[in-house]
Amino acid sequence: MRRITLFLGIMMLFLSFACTKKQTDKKVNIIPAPLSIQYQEDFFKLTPQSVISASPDLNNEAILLQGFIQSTLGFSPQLQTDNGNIELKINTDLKEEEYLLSISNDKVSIEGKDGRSVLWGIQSLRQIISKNEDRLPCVTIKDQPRFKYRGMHLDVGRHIFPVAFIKKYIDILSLHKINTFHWHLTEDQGWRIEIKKYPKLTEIGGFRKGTVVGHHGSSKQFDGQRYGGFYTQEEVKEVVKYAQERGIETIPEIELPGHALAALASYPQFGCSGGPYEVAQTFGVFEEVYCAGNEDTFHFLEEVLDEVMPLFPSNYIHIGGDECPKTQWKKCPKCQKRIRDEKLKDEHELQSYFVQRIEKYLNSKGKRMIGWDEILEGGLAPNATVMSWRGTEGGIAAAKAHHEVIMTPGDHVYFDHYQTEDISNEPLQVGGYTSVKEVYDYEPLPSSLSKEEQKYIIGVQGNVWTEYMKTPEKVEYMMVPRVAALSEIAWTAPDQKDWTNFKSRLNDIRKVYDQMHINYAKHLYNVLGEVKADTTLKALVATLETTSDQPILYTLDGTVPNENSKVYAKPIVINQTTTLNATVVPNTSYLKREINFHKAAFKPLKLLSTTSNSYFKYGRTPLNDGLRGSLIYNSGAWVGFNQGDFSCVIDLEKETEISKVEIGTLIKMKKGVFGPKSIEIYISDDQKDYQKVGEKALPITTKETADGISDYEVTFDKTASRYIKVIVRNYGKLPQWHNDSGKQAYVFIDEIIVE
Ligand code: TNX
Repeated sequence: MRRITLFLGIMMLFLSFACTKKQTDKKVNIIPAPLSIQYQEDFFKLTPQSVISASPDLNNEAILLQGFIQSTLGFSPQLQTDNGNIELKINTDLKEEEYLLSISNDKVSIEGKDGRSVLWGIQSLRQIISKNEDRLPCVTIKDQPRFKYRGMHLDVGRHIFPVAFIKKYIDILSLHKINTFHWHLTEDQGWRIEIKKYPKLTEIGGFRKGTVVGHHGSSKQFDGQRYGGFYTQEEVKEVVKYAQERGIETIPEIELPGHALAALASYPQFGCSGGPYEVAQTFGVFEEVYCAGNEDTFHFLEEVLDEVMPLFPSNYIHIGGDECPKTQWKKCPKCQKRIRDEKLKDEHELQSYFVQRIEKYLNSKGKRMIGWDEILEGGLAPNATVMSWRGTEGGIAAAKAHHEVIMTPGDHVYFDHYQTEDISNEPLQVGGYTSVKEVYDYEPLPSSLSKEEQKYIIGVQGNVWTEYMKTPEKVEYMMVPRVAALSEIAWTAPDQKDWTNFKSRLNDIRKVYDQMHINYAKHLYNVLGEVKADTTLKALVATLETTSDQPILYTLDGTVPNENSKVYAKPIVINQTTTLNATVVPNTSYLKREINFHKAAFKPLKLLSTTSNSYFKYGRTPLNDGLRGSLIYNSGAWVGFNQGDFSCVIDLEKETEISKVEIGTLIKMKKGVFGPKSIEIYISDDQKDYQKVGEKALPITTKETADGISDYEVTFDKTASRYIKVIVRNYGKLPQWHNDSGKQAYVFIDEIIVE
């Protein structure tokens, strides 16, 4: 008996080993991860003799599948209405967007409720083919999405892209089972959709005289080159149809009441001052907005919407609503009269009046309105859907008020942010830092909402603002592979989320990206890393990641890693001044981090002022961790202080010779981050009696000051001391000319370097 058990045990072990081996060999890798995959033995051979069969209502999907096979394997199976060995079928018992994909040794079948669901099955099959080529493993996949709204946005106002690229953009969305294309068509820098009744919108509003060179926060230089273009209504129809055929609904955005300079340049009578206005050449937020007191403005907007609505079969129209300064409305007699007549409290309620009036109009035409979360201010329009972009608070408030919400928080799904901490080799971006992992880690359902309230969160969207994306290649670089992470948080059930597994699938989908000639970002395919302080170890710990199955090679002496460099096996502990270089491709140095282990690094630091939590990302004090911050103000390297002056005491733990203290600061004007007024340095041996050793008055931030990093040094005669007190004087209240005038300015510090 015992022997039999032993024998059975060994057999089972053998069998399970054989199975796992087979399974890993012929694993299918799909992004976004499907709900369930069951593997069977055997495989299906895809050959030029394979035949796709589909009823006429699935002809479009059959042609797409044929094209995918052609671009992957170089042949195109024939199409028939029945009896094929690759069969596409309608199954009305299935749910919205659900599909079944089964591969047996003699047949591939995809079933869905309609063309779109079948197409999602085809997109999965296409990924299987691109990995496994003509030997498709036998599997049964049952799949359906988590959220009904899975969106990607594209701003064509700041830069316009050819129709051919808009189609490619749609192809990229469809590959990832993104079902909504949010087309941002009007901006301060350009009006991009033909409106026949108002031809000047594109004749004048479609073009600008030039574009700012460098970052708009710090540059006053322009290239002087006329730039622009627009989409004709025929082109719009073509795009909408193309998207529809790929499972995607297009939602247009016509911005109001702000971000409207291009429209005002064309028709100045709809602004408060009557103009003249000019299509914007730089970026940011402009005071010139539609006049809310003028009846003609509403008439104009209604007529514009009358032409827009029929072009887009979607139920939704996006009306913007974000970043609308109230400066002009405060001065405008017509706007003030409107406030009185409508018994509104202030200009915020006037904005709400504006938006609600437009909503009423859209509703009367059978359309629903979406707006950015500013539409909550001054009272939410009764039926509006809210896109929460300034964090998740707006979305939470709207869901609590039983409004539909789409989550698009800036910190997690803005693909115009940098994607690596080290930006020295990155092309210029608007700012911010959002790695692929940060996108992946985002959970769209806020835990502060009840189950009932969570139902109002209909989905999630990634945004692509194009201030610094002049070419299709740059858009691709910024969106891929972050869009893959987005697709997984939008589609895949949360209990299936697994970063390590996602990375291995990301490696496989790369084949499709290559076939599609996408200029995707390669950081994670090479090395992506983060260096963090470990206060227990009193050192920095570098964690490196790759999707590659090749080893990560690194050096700590500043040289470029080659074949003989150390192989990364576990997080690297660093406790001296060092440059870390790492790569999977020898002789290229992709990841580079500089660590300055100065005299105060990791010494006990006592904050005497309070920090603002929102700028204190990792819950540590990065003020003396040897790491410098970059222009990415919210990466966690910078600490923000807006409650009076900053001060702290550093304990060097023993008497130490010092002669210099250097403070790293950041200016980020729009966010209220101003340069400090002055710095004072004190020393002490007992933490009671302090002696001032140095002081420096700093240039006061003005309207003309450029954004950026400034290091301020205070030097003094060489002296020995144990305690150092640092005081950095805050700018104080934000001046009149600032948007948040009256609020406390922030001072941002990344490091206090003591030498
Ligand atoms: C804010 S997000 C904006 C856009 C900018 C973007 C840059 C939103 C509703 N408004 O106009 O392009 O920041 O990240």
